[in-house]
Amino acid sequence: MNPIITAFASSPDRGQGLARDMRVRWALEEVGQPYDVRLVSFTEMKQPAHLALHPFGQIPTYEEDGLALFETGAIILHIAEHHAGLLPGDANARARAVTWMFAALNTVEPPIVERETASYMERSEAWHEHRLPMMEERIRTRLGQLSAWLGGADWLDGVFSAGDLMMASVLLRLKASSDMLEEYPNLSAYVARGEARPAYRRAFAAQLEVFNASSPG
Ligand SMILES: N[C@@H](CCC(=O)N[C@@H](CS)C(=O)NCC(=O)O)C(=O)O
Repeated sequence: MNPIITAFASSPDRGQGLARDMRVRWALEEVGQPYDVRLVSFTEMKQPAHLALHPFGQIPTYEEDGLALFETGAIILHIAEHHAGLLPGDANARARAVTWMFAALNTVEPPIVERETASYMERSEAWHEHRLPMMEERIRTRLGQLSAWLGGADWLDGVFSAGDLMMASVLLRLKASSDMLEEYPNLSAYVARGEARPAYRRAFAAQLEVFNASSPG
């Protein structure tokens, strides 16, 4: 049986591929594992059946042979550990790829999401415009450091890995809501390399199809 993931029945990003099911779809496409999708509404996500899978009432979740997972980091690590293609064979290189997954989620994503959340939760507050430059500075610090690490390389540590999949996914969120990424041409090119991968394109098309089917006309 195929694994089943959950995704928004109606994604607030309007099919831009920013919802986090996209990274799981991408990982499954990279390893060639077919999957099924169960669409959930915002209301359903907060009800007991979904909360039994995801304690925080969010998407995505991942179900496979009696195993239920939440958190994209855990889901993608699981996929990468059970299929070839997302983690190198060498033990040290593998550990470094996992390190990049954590770096994406724990060090780079938080300031990006903070700015994004503030832009819709705090926009009308008088202090928002004073806080914005500070939030953007924190993002630039991380982008500058990441850019310096990447240099002229294609990927963060040799061959493409789950670490790159996660980092590119995180940077794509920023690209959708600001021009900041363009200040770092090697990071823009890095993200474009991710987007050009056939597996990414298949995942993007699949989530867009859900959005198109849910929007009238
Ligand atoms: N840390 C979680 C974040 C999950 C998350 O924020 N999901 C969003 C969609 S991208 C969500 O379900 N938002 C709706 C909500 O929180 O009510 C992960 O990486 O899986």
